Amino acid sequence: MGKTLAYKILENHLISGELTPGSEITVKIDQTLTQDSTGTMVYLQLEAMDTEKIKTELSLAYIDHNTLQTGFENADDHAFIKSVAQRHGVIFSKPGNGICHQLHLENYGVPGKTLLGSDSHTPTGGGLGMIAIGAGGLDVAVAMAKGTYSLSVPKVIGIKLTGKLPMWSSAKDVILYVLKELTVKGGVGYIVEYFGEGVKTLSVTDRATITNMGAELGATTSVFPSDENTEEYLRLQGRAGDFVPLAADEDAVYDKILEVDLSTLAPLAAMPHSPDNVASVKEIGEIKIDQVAIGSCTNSSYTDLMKVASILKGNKVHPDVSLVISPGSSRILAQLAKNGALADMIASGARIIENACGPCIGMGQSPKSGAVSLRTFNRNFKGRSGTNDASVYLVSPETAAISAIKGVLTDGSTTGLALPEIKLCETEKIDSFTINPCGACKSCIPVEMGPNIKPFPRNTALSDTVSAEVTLVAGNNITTDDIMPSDSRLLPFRSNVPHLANYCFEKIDAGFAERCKAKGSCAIVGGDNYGQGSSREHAALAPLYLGVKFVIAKSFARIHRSNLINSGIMPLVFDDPKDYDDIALGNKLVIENAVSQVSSEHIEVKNETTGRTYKTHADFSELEAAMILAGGKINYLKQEN
Ligand code: MIC
Ligand code: SF4
Repeated sequence: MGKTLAYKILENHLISGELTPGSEITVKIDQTLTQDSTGTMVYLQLEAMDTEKIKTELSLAYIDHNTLQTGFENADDHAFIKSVAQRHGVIFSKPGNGICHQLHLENYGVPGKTLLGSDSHTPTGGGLGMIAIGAGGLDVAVAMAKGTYSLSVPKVIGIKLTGKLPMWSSAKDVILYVLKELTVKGGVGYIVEYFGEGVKTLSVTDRATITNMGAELGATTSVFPSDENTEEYLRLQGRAGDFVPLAADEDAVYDKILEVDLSTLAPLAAMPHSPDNVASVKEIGEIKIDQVAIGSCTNSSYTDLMKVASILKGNKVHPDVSLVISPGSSRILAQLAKNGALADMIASGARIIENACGPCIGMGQSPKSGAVSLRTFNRNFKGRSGTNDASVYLVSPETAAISAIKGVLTDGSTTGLALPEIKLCETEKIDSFTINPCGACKSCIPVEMGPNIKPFPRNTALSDTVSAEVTLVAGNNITTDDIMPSDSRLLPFRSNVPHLANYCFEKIDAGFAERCKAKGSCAIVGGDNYGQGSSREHAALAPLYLGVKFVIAKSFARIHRSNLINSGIMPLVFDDPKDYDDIALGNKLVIENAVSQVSSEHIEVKNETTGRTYKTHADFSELEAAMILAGGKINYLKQEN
């Protein structure tokens, strides 16, 4: 039986376990990446683990999320990350260099390698044929310390691409189409692997857009073969030597197959407030728009921005529209400056903002009240832009640029305009933005710790009787942005969980934090796909700080489930989803014999208020059960040593 590419790469990195769906394996991690908003926790945890030298081939600490530095907090966080990076042999990428995923693709990604990143869009590296997985910060810290990562083996969905995209359709439309078909939970428990003759019509940057947004499917990761396009991309980045050809076997067997004929794809948009709420631009119609934002790790590559520049050239941004553009990296910005494309953008009335995440994570450029904002980003969750009543549509760079000129949502294919073919070009790496480890010993370099950096909360070993009051009953598809909002107001406090915790679930139920503090021991009840979206472990650490002992939901998103376990909080799944309807705010729930139940097939939860008992399951692996018993991953690791 032929092998998928995903399994071939996993097999090459297998340290222990069996490569069959559902079983737990440990794989070697070659590379890690962190960014600043999850990074402070990662490096606090790395320090807490007392590691002498990291075990990965290459580890990077990028600063890209919070670069505004409105107060001392960000600058302190950056200095802290830089100091720990130096102590442990991690390359530090300064603010201004660009967005972690774009930079990693350009400078460090290698086909066939494994990458673990403390950001959910780490799968961007799959565009280069890597197995690149997003994880919570603690998992990344452990990967640096031990060089390994444990996961439950995912199944593989094969996406067979045929045909070639029409002129105004692009990679973004491919992934929006896949999201429409599979939904935001359709990828949970799967790796998404692309194959078929359509693959060769997509450049590495196109592929990276697609694998990037595979995160929105809930997938473990997404991967493309490494072929002549990969070779060309690496050569143009000055890294021809990193090329390795890779593909699935001809007769590879996938657990599921979705066929996509690229030639049939029209420009699409994800409508408010979910990336899978997809319709064609034509169907949505010419709605009036107020803002257009182009950039983010999904669509800020050189080719994307050259397409945008060619559409804007000689035109004017509509008077009622604010157009902002954030290039993915300093290297891209420098190239756009050299070839004149930057001047074309500026002349059209575009505002050029820093090479960083920026508006994608609500760091500025929040739209006006009730605005319609078109964004080339990957998430349009309610309120993520910083404006709760804004309507955010996710579109391709082509659709964004033409709409910015017209002032209404526009399907470029109806304009009669022809788009020039944009080719990848050689660009120069800008070394002045990176700092390599100085090679001095760990004890020679002090940790630089500002006053906003507080120790992270630690759980205690599981007690045999866990009693908790329900402090929130939440609906389906709760995002980690809902659990622990992030915007220009809160992002500076990512290293201060006690402060952040006050805002936990703020947008859904402003009384949550106070209620938890008053009760002391709490439980959350959730619907399907609880914890989708960002990898931020703050969505587990803040509840931990507030006394949350367990979450019972209809199902969980992968990274958040792991973050809860790492924090010693039990993620329990209703055996019968109808039990969800039985539980109300304020109910008292009890788990008796918790210590023995953790390792059993079912965990019984008694509702003392209604008198009913619910059967739940957690499907903990041996390692996960041990972490829950110890009160989280750090406690478990300390016990081990
Ligand atoms: C996001 O896009 O939501 C983020 C901000 O990049 C997060 C990480 C974070 O919350 O710091 C992610 O995708 O993991
Ligand atoms: Fe940054 Fe947005 Fe990408 Fe997250 S999704 S890494 S916030 S650009």
